Amino acid sequence: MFDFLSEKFSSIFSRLTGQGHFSEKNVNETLLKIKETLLEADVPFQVVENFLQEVLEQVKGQKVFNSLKPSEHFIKIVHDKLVAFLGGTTAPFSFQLPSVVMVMGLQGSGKTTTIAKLVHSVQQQAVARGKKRSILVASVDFYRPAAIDQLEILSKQVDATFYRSSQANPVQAAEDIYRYYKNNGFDLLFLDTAGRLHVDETMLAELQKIDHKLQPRYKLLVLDSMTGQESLHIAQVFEEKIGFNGSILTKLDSDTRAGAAFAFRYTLKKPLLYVGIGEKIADLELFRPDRMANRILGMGDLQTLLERAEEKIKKNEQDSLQKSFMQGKMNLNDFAQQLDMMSRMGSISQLVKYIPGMAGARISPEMLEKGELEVRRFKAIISSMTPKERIYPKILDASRKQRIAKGAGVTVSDINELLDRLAQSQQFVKLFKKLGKLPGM
Ligand SMILES: Nc1nc2c(ncn2[C@@H]2O[C@H](COP(=O)(O)OP(=O)(O)OP(=O)(O)O)[C@@H](O)[C@H]2O)c(=O)[nH]1
Ligand SMILES: [Mg+2]
Repeated sequence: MFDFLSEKFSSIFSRLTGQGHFSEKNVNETLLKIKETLLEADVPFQVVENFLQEVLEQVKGQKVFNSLKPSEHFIKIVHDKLVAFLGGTTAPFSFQLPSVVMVMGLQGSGKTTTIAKLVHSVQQQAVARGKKRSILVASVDFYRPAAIDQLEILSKQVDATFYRSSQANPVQAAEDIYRYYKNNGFDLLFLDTAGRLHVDETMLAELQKIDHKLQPRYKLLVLDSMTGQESLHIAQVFEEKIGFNGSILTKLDSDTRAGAAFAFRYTLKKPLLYVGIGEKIADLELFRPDRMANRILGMGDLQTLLERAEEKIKKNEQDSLQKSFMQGKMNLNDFAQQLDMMSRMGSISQLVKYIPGMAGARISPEMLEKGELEVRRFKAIISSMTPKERIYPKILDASRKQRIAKGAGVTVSDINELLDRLAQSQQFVKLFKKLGKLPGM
């Protein structure tokens, strides 16, 4: 997700942080590169212009060139603007109970799948607090015969009750479903609605009627990120005719460049609540602007990584890893542990972008095998080292490197690559910490 942007941004910024000197010329060059990147990522032109304008105003207003670390100060400004454009720092979203949630969107955008994912996510949060929710799912999609069956099948994979109305008319069915929800005292009703290939009047009129009758507390718009800038237009029409509280952007795991997501909040002033990152029930994430900005800038997203890891990784392992990350003291033991965690948690391509300093290391499907190979190589290298070398890799001299290379069946340049990766990770964490400590921020 946002792979394209994070790849570009981390390369732009890693060049900047290497420079001691930072001038107005650097700013202009960097802004130009950012502009190219955003346009290439399919961010609408006007949004790009506004973004750069706001960054430039802050650079001037905050006297960046007089500050102690101008390049880091500059990155901090870009970071904060990114957070603002992605939606600002808000409390993570959760559903108030009881509520009716009407899920809308074009055909194939992912409404039905997303409902199952939402049920799963709500139940998981409840379980974490020792509870369980009673959730009803139902559909008023009478246009595609298999649509309601699909919801029924999915409801069995998650902890939800499925109800099929015998009414043939969508509006009457919605009322019937609502009565069932009320009479049985459910905590939540997720109402799946029909989608059309394009926004059309009949579809909107039907949704308007259902909206009017049921007055759902939540109206969620599901948007397919692969539709690109067109999704902004779709959202505008829905907003005009029906209104919605927030949106869910699906298929961010596809090779979309996510420009529309970047522009979404800024253009529509509506929150992006969740993102879909795969076809499976668990492939839904809360959208967190601050974390997303870190990820885009190649600063990684430690928090999300740790949350994902929670179920699979023992707590004490996590604590020690988080501690060494935060202290900027990561050594090769931590690195090996991290590699271990990754292999326990799933695919490298999904995880690598959460790790500070590794966002630039894009792993495409073709490169996946190469990536797995690299992990095995790194592990072999680390296990050929002495405990002291793992903590202080700086003590490795040429002859030790040669011995280790021989022992691990790799080359000396493989070892140097591993050390570079470690240094890169440490650098980003340190930079990140410093940014938080700049005076007056
Ligand atoms: N890769 C990926 N696929 C997704 C995601 N969300 C949904 N899909 C897939 O997109 C396709 C359409 O999803 P549905 O949930 O049936 O979409 P819908 O909006 O209910 O479609 P209609 O009911 O026909 O209007 C399915 O094949 C889903 O598996 C996602 O986040 N990532
Ligand atoms: Mg559907």
